[in-house]
Amino acid sequence: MKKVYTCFCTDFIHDGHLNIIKEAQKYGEVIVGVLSDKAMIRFNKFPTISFEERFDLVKNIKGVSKVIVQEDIKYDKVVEEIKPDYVIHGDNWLTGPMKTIRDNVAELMEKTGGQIIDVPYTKNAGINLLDEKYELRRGMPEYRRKRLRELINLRDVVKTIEVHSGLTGLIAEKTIVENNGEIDQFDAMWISSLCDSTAKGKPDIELVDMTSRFRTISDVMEVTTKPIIFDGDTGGLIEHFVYTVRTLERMGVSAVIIEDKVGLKKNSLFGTEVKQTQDSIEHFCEKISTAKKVQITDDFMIIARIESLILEQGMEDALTRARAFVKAGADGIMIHSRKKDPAEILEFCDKFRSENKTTPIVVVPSSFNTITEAELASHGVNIVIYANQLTRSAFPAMEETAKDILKYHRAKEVDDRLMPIKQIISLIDQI
Ligand code: SPV
Ligand code: MG
Repeated sequence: MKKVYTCFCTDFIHDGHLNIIKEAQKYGEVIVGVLSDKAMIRFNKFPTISFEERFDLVKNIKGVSKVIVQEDIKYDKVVEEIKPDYVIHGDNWLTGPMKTIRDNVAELMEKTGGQIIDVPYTKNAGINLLDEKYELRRGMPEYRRKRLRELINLRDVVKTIEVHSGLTGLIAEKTIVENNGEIDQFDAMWISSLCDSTAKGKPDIELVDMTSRFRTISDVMEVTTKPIIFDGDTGGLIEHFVYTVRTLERMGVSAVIIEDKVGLKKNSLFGTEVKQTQDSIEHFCEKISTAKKVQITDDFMIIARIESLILEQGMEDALTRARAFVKAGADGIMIHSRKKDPAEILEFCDKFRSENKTTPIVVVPSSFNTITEAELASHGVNIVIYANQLTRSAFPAMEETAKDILKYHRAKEVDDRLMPIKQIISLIDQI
């Protein structure tokens, strides 16, 4: 009997899946691969049920003779193992980023003499509703909040991009690229104090109040499902910070990062050019431990950001603080630098990792931007935040457009570089 293979990457079974199985049965014995969690998140289909539950869902479908785990989005290992005569899949992989997977399978089938069967993708109102329901479920606080901790375990490095509005949230949520046969996308979002303030035309000095910052989070949450890391600046007074933590946690934010500074906060990238005061270790530890006590869930993370390198206080000071902040209950350490050379960041990571193997390390490579994610990960970094690049790319583009409209007294000259109206309308989901 011929072998027919298909791979499922889903939290629920709908008519479309059943149709694939029905079609597959016409060709032979049906073997279904269930994509591992690690691979599934590459599609932004972050599972809302366990792998075992997803496995059982498939096992219980009538007509499926065998279920296996598919560890990777590429089919090489599976094809080598089971040598299917046919690989069957919905024809939605003929275009878009998923085409790279079909190309991979086509190459393998060419070698083995197997064949691909593209089944017309089933679409109906019932499936659309289910899809939408599961998509929205991922954005619910109880799913979204814990996702950052899950990602830290599943990803070599959690790629995080700055967002400050619904629109930038959509870019973080939906941008997916195919590169060298791999599919890639951002894992999480950073609500930067710098960019949230800049979008409002305000300086980054804790002037934009928490009510407004929460509004930004809410705008982003309305249209996304990915986890959020909130830039909490200094956290303010301990008596205030406990309320901030409660609110963030209730909203479904995954983590807050607070920096060990006091008084009028200035952006770290000014370094010692402006007056900035570092908090005492004792006081900052008290802020962390008090906030950890008010936290309700085990999911939420309070990450301590160390400004010793920014304020030129030396490596030893940074490490002493890291030890103390972890002891006070910090769930992660962010180490920051404004040097172009990543050497001091790497030195900190290596030294910290030599004594602490597990506490997540966060870095923001705005100045030391030549280093790759893989290099950072090899020094023990868990989360990389691209903290301001969306804002910095949008601003010059908008300014150029404004200048040219003034120059030409019409908009024709700028039109070629604008996103077509049709495309911008379709960016936004319609209910
Ligand atoms: C932010 O994005 O607001 C940050 C990172 O805090 S930095 O601007 O580098 O200080
Ligand atoms: Mg900030």
